[in-house]
Amino acid sequence: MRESHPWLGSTLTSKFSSTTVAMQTRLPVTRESFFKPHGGFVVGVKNLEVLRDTKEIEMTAKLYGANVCPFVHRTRLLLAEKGIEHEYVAIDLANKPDWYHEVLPSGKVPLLEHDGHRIWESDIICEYLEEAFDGPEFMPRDPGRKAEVRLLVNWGTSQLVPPFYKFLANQDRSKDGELKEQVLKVLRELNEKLGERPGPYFFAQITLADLELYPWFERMCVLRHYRDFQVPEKLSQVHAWWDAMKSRESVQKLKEEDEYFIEKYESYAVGDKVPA
Ligand SMILES: N[C@@H](CCC(=O)N[C@@H](CS)C(=O)NCC(=O)O)C(=O)O
Repeated sequence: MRESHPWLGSTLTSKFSSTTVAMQTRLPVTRESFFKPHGGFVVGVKNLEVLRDTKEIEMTAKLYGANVCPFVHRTRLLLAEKGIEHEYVAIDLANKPDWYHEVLPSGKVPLLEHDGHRIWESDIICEYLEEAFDGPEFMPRDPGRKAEVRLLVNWGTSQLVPPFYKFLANQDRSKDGELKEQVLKVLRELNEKLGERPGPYFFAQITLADLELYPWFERMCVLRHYRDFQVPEKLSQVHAWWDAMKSRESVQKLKEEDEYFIEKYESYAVGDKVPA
């Protein structure tokens, strides 16, 4: 139940950004908002509209990213799905500007700035966006189900991603068969996991797990081009899931052409660059 309190004033200034999240806020403090983990008040697209109108607060999310990066892709899919207004700062990873290391010493993307927070690691950014913004939900509320989604995200990141890059970056052709088998093994497991579910997604409805795994499927064209690898047709659950994902507006809106990835991943495929 919401309790009404008088409007309280506070001043929060981001110490991070030149385009400061300058917040001279006069926001209603509610019981619900007090317990919000991100610092005190309910932030949502709806709220932002109201607040911007009043010129009392400016706190548009800002994402630093590069379109080539699957980890960035994850976060952009979620931003699009939730309809979160944001600024996108494209970082050229091949010629990274010096100032970006001042923003984030590791120099990695994605990085999110919002509400005085600076957040990196794509899975953490996704969870933050999910909790801090209104809009459609991509995380079940039940703690057990939430854990299942997290386990799947973690599984994808630890099991699918490394064999994908190893296969692509391998320069010893005699090892291609073995590395291809490692990718296939994970895809077969994925097929089984999807087979246990009623719909095309991993759970009853689309979750962060689907959005966070999808980017590597858009990049499968790279394995096809450089390693003559295709996701076997018989992995029908994977294909059904992939088709369902491809039909989503967010995926279509952010889609890059195969040629884009083929060019961008060439340095890995020919051994000029080693995946981090
Ligand atoms: N674990 C990080 C990985 C981020 C990452 O590896 N980003 C790469 C691009 S895909 C990057 O920024 N590379 C630039 C560099 O290492 O200098 C996440 O999930 O966000």
